[in-house]
Amino acid sequence: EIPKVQKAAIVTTTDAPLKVVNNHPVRQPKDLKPGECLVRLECSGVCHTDLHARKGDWPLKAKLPLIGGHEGVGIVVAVGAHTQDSPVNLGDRVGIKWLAYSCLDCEQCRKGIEQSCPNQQLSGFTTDGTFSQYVVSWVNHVTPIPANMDSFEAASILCAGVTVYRALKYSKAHIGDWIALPGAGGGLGHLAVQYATDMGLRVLAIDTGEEKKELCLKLGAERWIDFNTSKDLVKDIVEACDGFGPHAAVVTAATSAAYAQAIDYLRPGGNLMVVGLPAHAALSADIFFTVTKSISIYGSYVGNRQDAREALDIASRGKVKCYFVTKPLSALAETYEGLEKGEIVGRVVLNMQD
Ligand code: 8ID
Ligand code: ZN
Repeated sequence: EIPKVQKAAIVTTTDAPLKVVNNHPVRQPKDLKPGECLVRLECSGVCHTDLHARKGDWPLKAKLPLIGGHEGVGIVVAVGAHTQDSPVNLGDRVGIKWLAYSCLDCEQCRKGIEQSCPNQQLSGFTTDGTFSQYVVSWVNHVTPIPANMDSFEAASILCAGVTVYRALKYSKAHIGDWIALPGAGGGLGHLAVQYATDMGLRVLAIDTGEEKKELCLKLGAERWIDFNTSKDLVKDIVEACDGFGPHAAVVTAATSAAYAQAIDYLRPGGNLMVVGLPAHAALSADIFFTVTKSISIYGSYVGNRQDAREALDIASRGKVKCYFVTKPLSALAETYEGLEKGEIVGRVVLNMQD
């Protein structure tokens, strides 16, 4: 009962319009390699990373033609023959995250930074992703979805949620500390507001517009600054955090402007978590003040398999809830436009069977 063809959104070249087709071939169970599985997708979130991949604006280029998408949830409908010790079985509900495969045997994998495995496959980038009705992934990296969790609620935890969860976990911020979240009204940011609040952090949300402001404050932010209307961002941020600035910042904005002043507003001893990935951007930090303020700068890249489980577990217990609207796959192009203009509040989750 696995169809031969499916609906899929295909990027043929970075400047051609996105194509949604009904006749894209489905890899059949007999063609799966050991370790691979076929997942019938229910839904997929749309991450700003998918827009970067679509535009080809990063130093690393995606495969072409490309099916994007890396926040998918669906059911395992086939496992490749001769797969050994599969942690998932037919009928299991699983999530597809950005890291689709890692070797689990290199130094990085052994140390738990499998996201940086040199043998990795990335969903919707180096291998076709979740903007289709069926996706081929790897049994070792698909993530079990907690039984009590709705698939649409779970989808964006698989990238946006995991990413900010891990960045917060390694930010060294702890209960009672101030955390600044530039990008707070976006997909990653609005989940960061909630994970941070659940950690007992005091959240300063930074983004723009009335709708994002309302969302951030509703989700637990204690203070809000609109980066478009603030006349002196550094001063406003420092003052908002008891006059000393935030203990840490997790930057999830897709513009380098959001990074520019972090060294200036962070409290001495503060940590900058680098998460948002603006195109063609360099991080410029004043060396003198980085040293004399004892600032640490950390790159934080999605999360490993354990981070994914932890982020989902927290969400499944109702501590974090993705704020999203549901749309059909045909709305992907307009969703990209919305992300480009900064108009998407929270997330868009696509219904793959619609
Ligand atoms: O592993 C990682 N590091 C990782 C994982 C997933 C995504 C990194 N990302 C990257 C994406 O590739 C993208 O570059 O994080 C960035 C944000 O992804 P997103 O949350 O999916 O994007 P969004 O929903 O468009 O949210 C971005 C928000 O930033 C705000 C926008 O208004 C929007 O709400 N923003 C911008 I653009 N400039 C800002 C500024 N100067 C700003 N907020 C504060 N200050
Ligand atoms: Zn993503």
